[in-house]
Amino acid sequence: NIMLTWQRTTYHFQPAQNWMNDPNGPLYYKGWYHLFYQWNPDTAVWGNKISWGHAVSKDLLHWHHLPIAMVPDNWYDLNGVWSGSATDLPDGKLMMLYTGSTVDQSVQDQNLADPVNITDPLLRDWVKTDVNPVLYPPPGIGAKDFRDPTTAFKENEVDDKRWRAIIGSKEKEKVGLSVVYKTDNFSHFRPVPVIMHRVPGTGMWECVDFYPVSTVADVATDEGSDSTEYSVPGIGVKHVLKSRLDDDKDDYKALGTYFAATGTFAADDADLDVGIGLRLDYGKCYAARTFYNQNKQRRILWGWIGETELEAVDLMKGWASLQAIPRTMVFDEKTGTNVLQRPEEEVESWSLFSTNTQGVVFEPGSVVPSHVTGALQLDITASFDVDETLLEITSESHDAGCDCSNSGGAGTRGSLGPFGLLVVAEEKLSELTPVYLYVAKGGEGRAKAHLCICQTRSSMASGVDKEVYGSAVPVLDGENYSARILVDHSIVESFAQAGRTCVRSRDYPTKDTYGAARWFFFNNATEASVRASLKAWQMKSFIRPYPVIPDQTG
Ligand code: DQQ
Repeated sequence: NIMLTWQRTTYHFQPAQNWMNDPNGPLYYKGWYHLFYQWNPDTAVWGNKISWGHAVSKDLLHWHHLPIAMVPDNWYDLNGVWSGSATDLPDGKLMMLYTGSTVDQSVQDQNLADPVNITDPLLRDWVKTDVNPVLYPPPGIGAKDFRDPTTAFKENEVDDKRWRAIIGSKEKEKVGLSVVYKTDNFSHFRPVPVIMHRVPGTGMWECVDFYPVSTVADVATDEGSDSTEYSVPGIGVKHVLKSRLDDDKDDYKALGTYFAATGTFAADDADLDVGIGLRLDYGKCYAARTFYNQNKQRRILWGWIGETELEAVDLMKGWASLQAIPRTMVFDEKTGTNVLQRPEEEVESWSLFSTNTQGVVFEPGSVVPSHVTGALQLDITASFDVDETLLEITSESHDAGCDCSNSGGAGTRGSLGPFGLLVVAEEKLSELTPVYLYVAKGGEGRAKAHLCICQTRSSMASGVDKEVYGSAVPVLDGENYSARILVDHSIVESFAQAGRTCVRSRDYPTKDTYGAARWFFFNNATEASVRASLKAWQMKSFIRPYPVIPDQTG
């Protein structure tokens, strides 16, 4: 067991023990960030006692673990207090809307809970309302296909009393759906007869998320100060609809327009619709959910990252899963077709010291070590220049349908790549995890880039994932190739081109896990040199020792 303790992270959120999955009801309240999460109080695997764990932080980094917020204790949720969300009402009230799984038949119903004491900034006690359950699966919807309500949003700008919440579902023939309910008192909900959005072939939608993004740079925020006025379409506002597909387990986002008059959503581009277009992340990151931080005026995303080693190992180490570093969601003005995901700005204050490399040229085939040892907690920003005139002379085209997963990984050489970093690497490179950009000749002879993480050599252990994760990254004229890479023991998070494409992996090396781990720069191109500028921050340890419950509020 001791051998596995190094896998625990130091600046990613995780409870002290047991199984965790979806982030639930995140909010910012009276100066505290609150994170609730699906938690199994009994063991390190998912089960039917799923409850809501609860932790608070002033800075998204130092977390105080609080008593469980909700456990399965009523017939309507005795099989599990499943995912849900918080709504911050204008009258100062807070409300949790969550899915219960019923005692006998595991029917998915929706329920409400209120804080017992609204003046307690830590919101330590929650009470389920006596009107529960407030919603059952409607006719035509399966009893087990109705879950994970969103934060409620105002139906229109003028009427404070009319609210809507979205629930994920599916119709026959694998049609994924978001269905909407309205309420004016939060005890009685009525269905909105028009389906908000449906996408054939996508199957059951879980953990739907819906929010506006500002498309105008000088508009600081598109949301009201109370974080709820986001149903208002207009100039300078687009909407994001996100869902986790139960069938393939991945989170997909779509950018589009919300039509308040009809209560419907349309993706800007039908090929980039929910479940068929852009994934939130091309590695491991699921069941994400956002909240609006009124204080900083930004929308922040939490996402669950599971383990990719054997369940028996999870049981041995006594815990499973992390939450990804919270990310700010910002409209990508440059492409106009994406939402950028940036590690929350506060991450920058979590570092100790940095090492810099400015404009160093790395020859084809080079592997160059950094001087840093104990490289298990890093935040690296890197930008790369590649001589693209080579594209004109090289005869190769590696891009014929190439994506990271079928590329052969970081060992497959092309004339312009791959290049990037080897992280959680053993000194002699017996174990290493390449995080890299792969630049190939795409259509019309132009460069086409992918961001990938290759796990084929990341661990000598058996029973761990050995995938090559990743996807294409649009790199626009005038942009350098750029990447941000966070390493925290058993997790690697990568963001290319300011978060246009993100890839995350869990990696479990067996050697040098306690201090000797290194990182290296590598350029595995056969022809192109790469000029790189890197800044590598060594990150502080925050999560250990396990925080205690603060003894005073405020
Ligand atoms: N798991 C939860 C559900 C959700 C699914 C139960 C996704 O509410 O739909 O733990 O992880």
